[in-house]
Amino acid sequence: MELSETVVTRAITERYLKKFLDCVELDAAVVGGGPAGLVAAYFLAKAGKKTALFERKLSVGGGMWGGGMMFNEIVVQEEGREVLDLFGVRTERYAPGYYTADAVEAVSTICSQALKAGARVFNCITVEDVMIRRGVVTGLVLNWSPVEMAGLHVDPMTVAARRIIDATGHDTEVLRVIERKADVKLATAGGRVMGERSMWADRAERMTLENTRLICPGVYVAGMSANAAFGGPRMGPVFGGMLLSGRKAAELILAEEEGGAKRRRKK
Ligand code: 48F
Repeated sequence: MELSETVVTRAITERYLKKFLDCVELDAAVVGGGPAGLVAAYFLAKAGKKTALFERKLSVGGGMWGGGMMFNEIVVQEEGREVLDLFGVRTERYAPGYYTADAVEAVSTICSQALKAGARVFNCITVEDVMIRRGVVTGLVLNWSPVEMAGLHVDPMTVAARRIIDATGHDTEVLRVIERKADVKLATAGGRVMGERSMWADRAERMTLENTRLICPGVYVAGMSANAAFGGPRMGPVFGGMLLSGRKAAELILAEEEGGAKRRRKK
């Protein structure tokens, strides 16, 4: 059989549009495909929620690929290792309470599991704004990252999502836009993004998990974004907190959904 280039064009276009159209109304939208976002997407999809993850760059993985200073190994603690075990990422004990994993294996495996669980990943898409109805964030405003990079004047399009996770890392991009444009207060001291502080790994790991929470109606914050929102320090190439934070954000959403379903059943 001779390959037809135009069939290839049709196949890609039709399949992509089908995938995208299926995600125009979502149970959960994850912004940012770093470790926190990927783990959150995995647990939400696995629980049967219609989940899509939007990532600005060509590749997901965020800051995980490069380990520490491009030495592509990551460090996790005991609890983080348990999450890597669950995904089937191999770890090696380095010292009591310290484990290492190959950064490339970690990113590729977690991403693969998220997709196989049913999460849809849209790379090369930047979330540039949100939709708000009566004080609740109800969706995302999307554009192609190359449009943003080239500074082209092209209007964006939108998807609706009942729950959103800001997993955009150090820049807290979704929260920044809410802070700048909307009359919605964030659940931080002063109702604004407090900004990330200098390195303190142990404290940062604890704070990442504590600060993974609902930050305003419709929006949860996870990973490094949670630290930056609540003025927590950075932690460098320790990734346990990121993995646990992604899982916690998913669990909070699932608990909220379950609570809502119970209330509806009672009525
Ligand atoms: O930065 P990132 O890896 O965030 P994370 O999951 O993990 C942080 C660690 O990598 C590391 C650390 C601790 O171990 O300090 O930095 O919290 O991934 C964030 C992803 O979000 C994407 C960005 O390209 C990156 O891949 N992103 C950021 N803003 C947007 C976005 C946006 N507006 N739209 C779409 N994607």
